[in-house]
Amino acid sequence: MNANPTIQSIEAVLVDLPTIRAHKLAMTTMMQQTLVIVRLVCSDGIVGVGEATTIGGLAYGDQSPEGIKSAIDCHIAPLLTGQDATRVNLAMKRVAASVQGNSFAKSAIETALLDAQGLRLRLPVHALLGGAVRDALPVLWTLASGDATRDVDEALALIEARRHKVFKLKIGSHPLAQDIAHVQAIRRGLGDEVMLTVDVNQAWDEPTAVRGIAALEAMGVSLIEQPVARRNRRALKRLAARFDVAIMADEAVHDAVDAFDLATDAAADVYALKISQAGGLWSTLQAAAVADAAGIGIYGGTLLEGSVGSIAAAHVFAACPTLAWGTELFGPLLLKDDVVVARPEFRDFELQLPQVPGLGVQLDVDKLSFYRRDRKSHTVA
Ligand code: MUC
Ligand code: MG
Repeated sequence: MNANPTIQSIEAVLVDLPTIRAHKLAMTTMMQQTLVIVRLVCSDGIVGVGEATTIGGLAYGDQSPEGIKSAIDCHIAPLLTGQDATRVNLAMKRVAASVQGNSFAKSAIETALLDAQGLRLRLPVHALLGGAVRDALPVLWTLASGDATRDVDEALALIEARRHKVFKLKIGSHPLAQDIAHVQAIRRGLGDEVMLTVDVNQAWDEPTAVRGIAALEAMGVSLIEQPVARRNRRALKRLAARFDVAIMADEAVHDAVDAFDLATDAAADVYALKISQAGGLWSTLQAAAVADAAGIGIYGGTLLEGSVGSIAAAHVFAACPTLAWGTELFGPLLLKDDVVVARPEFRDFELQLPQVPGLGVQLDVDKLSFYRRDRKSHTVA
């Protein structure tokens, strides 16, 4: 008889949280963020938590918060209830056998299983992944208020507070000349010493990308993220070959298979890896291993998750042997509030990796009931 604890129940909760300011991306402007928080209760009384979060409903990708919850409630929870809670890989294999796609839901479930297992074994999640190579992660900040003067003030205050010293600018929603002028204004305001990157979020066609990247390269921008459509790998490859500035694949690289295909085509210099796009923590490490093998730089990406999802990703990126481009795990800082007891610690330009058992993030039950969508007694301001 298997005496291991089993999975008793899985709950997926939609949580709507206000952001500290409007966050403008090429495809949407965020005023709030919706998290899908997973609580996985085991027969030994241990509760693991996970999170899946995307940007702008279906504006960013093809999995919505409501769809993620439904995949968990209707398909994944019935598959896992009663299964061994300690055999995380076996549980995820069982899910993979019956659930196609749905990488976000899978990532949240795997996170909750690893959190529970870490709590059980009294080990941090990164130890379950082979151990941290670093105890803190460099984190950039995205300037995306839509107003260059406000962006410059925001960046200067963050440098002064020693919270961030690298900044990513979201462009692609305006005509090229306007976007370039916006980057130029921020470059002028911050000076040449501050490292700037841009994320186009697939907004350009190839001719626009050629003109845009040339201008940005001349301004000393360090990294150009996903300039063209996700599926236009040939254009990405031509751009990567044409320019010296590093070209990063984001929407185009989800998992190890994408990582392999893009590497075969020499289509990008850097990969932005995200646990929810990869389909979990282990899948992210697999994609990172492919990147390493191909000599491609790794960047710890975010979909602006709250504390649970961001810390899950932090455990992964802490365990990556190489992390040449740092991370953007600042999601919790973009939220006015969160559903955890203590929010992650950002200090000296880095996110500090929890060293306690499990993820090291504890749900705040009062905040969870306050912000959950199905108990809407509040208004998101
Ligand atoms: C993306 O495409 O990179 C990451 C930071 C940010 O501001 O937006 C996200 C999504
Ligand atoms: Mg991006």
